[in-house]
Amino acid sequence: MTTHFNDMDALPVFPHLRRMANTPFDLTAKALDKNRFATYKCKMAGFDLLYATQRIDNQTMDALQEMADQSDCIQQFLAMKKGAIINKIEGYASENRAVLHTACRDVFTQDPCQPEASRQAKTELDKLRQFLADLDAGLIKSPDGGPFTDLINIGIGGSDLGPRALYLALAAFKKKDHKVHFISNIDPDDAASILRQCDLTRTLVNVVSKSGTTLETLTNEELVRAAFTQKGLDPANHFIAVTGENSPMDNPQRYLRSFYMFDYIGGRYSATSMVGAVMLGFALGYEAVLEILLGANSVDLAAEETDIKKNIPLLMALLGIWNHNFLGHETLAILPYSQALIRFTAHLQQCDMESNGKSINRQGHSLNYQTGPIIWGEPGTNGQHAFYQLIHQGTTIVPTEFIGFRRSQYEEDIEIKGTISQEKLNANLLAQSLALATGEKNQNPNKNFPGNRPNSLLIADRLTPFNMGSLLAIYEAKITFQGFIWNINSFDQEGVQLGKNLANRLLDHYAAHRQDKKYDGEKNDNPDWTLLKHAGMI
Ligand code: G6Q
Repeated sequence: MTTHFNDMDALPVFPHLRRMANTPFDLTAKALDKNRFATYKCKMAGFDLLYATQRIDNQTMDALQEMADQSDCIQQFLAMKKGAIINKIEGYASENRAVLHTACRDVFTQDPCQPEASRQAKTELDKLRQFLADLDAGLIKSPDGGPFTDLINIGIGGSDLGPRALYLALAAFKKKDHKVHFISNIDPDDAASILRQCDLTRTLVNVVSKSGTTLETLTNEELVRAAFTQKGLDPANHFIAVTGENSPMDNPQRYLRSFYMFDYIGGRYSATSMVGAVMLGFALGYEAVLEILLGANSVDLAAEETDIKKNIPLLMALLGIWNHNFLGHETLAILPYSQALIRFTAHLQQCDMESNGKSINRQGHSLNYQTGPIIWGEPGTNGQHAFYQLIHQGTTIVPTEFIGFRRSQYEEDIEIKGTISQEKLNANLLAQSLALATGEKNQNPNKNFPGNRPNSLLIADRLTPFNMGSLLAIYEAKITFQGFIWNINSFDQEGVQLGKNLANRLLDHYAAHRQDKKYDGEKNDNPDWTLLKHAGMI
């Protein structure tokens, strides 16, 4: 059965929102009183979303609620969690798969949304628990009899960004003497610099590739295997695989342990599957992995709420659409006031832009409105000394999502000039949110702050494994809701194929060139053009 969803501009509330966008709420008119702060605040799964600094009022909120209702986005979310085949374009060849990253963390109940997927998730978790217990008990040890202290994670895209962002976010909770390194780029210097840092005798290598065919990952695996062999070490005692069932990497003889991820989990949504869990389990321990899953699961459940004022990811999705489609702001800055979230924006860049950077709807027709915004950002306060000039006074208005925590992770802080550093950090966070919203009039045009830069603040007590799981799932659900409302397929990534295919064709020619010295007679000032010409690409 096929279900036809409307494009966003066919929703009855669309013209109403268009009209409202002509006179959005004015944040500069001294309107940010206590009442407004109390009204526009939402609590969920350890986080508060403060959104009084968005250009909305009660009428805008009512209309956004109608948009959520008319697009059936909650029903679509529920269908997704139950395993509906939603990764597809009607009538065209497409991946045609269910989308079940939520099942990876739906492991805490007897009655999961999609029982078979949750059963598979539990099987892999059990394998992981056993593996980690064997490492702890010294049943699996390094060739010199000591424990494994380092793990090199090899993977790229979804098999790198989310896991790496989570590892860096939670490094404060790392096991003593356990360290993780990442190799993702095909640039040989990426691998070389990591190999220099590790004592390979004591190192595990976690090779992560759902397809088991990714050029960068397979190349880096061979390169690292060669380094082990050169040292007289057998890679089969060090290498772990995380891959899809029946992929070319699904070959347990080659690996110390093999774990599966499944075709219903998209790469960029896979951080809570074995793709992230094996590495995180080594670094943080099994209990911390469960905490991450628990945090994510609590959001997956809370995100079923239909009232947008009680559902943080849905609210963020709608505020994002209000800013992007109706107020016309093209980019979105995600600015965490936490050094630990240094790679989280990079992960969200992939998760959001690869999911929602689409220009056709789920029936294959071109859309007449904007879909995913350009996502960018850096941790504060560093960004304040870099690009905040533009977001305060530039010609482009950049909506901002701030992320912050009331307490630090290490809680190693001292009072200097009457405040601790965490207070200095958070004073900056709140001040920036307010300054962007209200601005400040000044007769001197160079010192005038126009304000009305919409922003919101997602804040929790502390960046713990549970809260990191929640934060990750908040963004995954936000991106998913936006895709539902835009009526696009957020779960494929055909846009990355063309460049990849052309690079493979070129590589064949590089290989021919290397073997036959075929084009030697043609050395000229324009070697790149010559190569493209011989490859028949221009
Ligand atoms: C993510 C994408 C992509 C993918 C990488 C790695 O959603 O599909 O970023 O994760 O291309 O793919 P493999 O895990 O198959 O190596």
